[in-house]
Amino acid sequence: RSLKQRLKRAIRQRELIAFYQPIMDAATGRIVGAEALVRWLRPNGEVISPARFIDELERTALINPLTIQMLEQIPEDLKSIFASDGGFRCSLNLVPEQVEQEDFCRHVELLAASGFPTQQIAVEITERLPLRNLEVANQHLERLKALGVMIELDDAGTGYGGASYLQELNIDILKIDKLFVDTLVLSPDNTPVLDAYIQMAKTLEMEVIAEGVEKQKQSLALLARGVHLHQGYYFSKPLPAEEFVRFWLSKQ
Ligand code: G
Ligand code: G
Ligand code: MN
Ligand code: NA
Repeated sequence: RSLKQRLKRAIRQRELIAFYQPIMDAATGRIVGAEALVRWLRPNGEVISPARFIDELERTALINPLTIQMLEQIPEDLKSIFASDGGFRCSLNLVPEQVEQEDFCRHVELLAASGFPTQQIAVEITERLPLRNLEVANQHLERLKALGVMIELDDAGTGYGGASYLQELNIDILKIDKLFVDTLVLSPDNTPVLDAYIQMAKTLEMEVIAEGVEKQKQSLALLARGVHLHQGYYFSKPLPAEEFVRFWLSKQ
C-alpha cells in the first residue's frame, strides 16, 4: 500500500494522535499552555514522528481531516486542565492553505457553539510554506479571532513570509524559532538577529514564545531579554496526553 493509503487508514483508525509540549512561564515556573503535535501511534506501540509523514499529509490534503481530529481531540484530552485554568491555551499547527480554506474556521465555530471556550485555543501558521491569498486568509483569521482564538506565527524568520506575514496578517504571537534561540549557546553576548526579532515583536505589540529552549543558560538569557514564555526540551519534550496532564498537575 502507498503511504497515502496507509495514512488515510491511520486517520480513520485514530492512530494519529496529539502529543502535548508544555509552554512555560519561566518567570513563575508555571505551565501556561501547550502545543499539540501529531504522532502516529502504530498498533504495535511504535511512535512515528511527523517528520516522516507530514509532507505527504500536506501534499494529499489529508492534513484537513487530521487537523479536524486534532481540534476535536484537544478539548477531550485536556478537559480537566481547561476546566481548572481558564487562562490555559493549547495551540495547533495549520499549514497556510488551511487558512485560505473555510473548513477549519467552520469547525472552530461549531466547537464554540458546542460550548467550548475557544479563547483557550490558538493556531500556529507556519512560514515554511507560501500563502497565496492573503485577503481570504485574513477574513478567516478574523472569524477565528472573533471567537477569541489567538493567531501565532510559527517558524518565524525561517521561511517564505519574511516580514510580509507580519505586515499582512493580524498576528498576536510570534514564535521565535529554535534557529535563533540556538545562538544563545554559540555566542550568548552577540545575538543580533534574535534581539531584532524580540524588538520587532515588542514594537508590533505581539507576545513572544521562544522555541527550542534546551538549556538553563538559554532560559536565563531569554528572561534577561524580557522573553518569559519558553518551550523546549529543557522543560519537557512533547508528551502523550495522560503524561502531560500528570506533568501539569505536578506543577500546580
Ligand atoms: O513534533 P515535531 O516533532 O517532530 O514536529 C515536526 C514537524 O511537524 C513540525 O514542523 C511541526 O510543526 C509539524 N507538525 C506536528 N504536528 C502537526 C500538525 O498537527 N499539523 C501540521 N500542519 N504540522 C504539524
Ligand atoms: O515546526 P514547529 O515549531 O511546529 O515544531 C516544533 C518542533 O520542534 C517539533 O518537532 C518538536 O518536537 C521540536 N522541539 C520542541 N522542543 C525542542 C527542543 O528543545 N529541541 C529540539 N531539537 N526540538 C524541539
Ligand atoms: Mn509549531
Ligand atoms: Na517553530
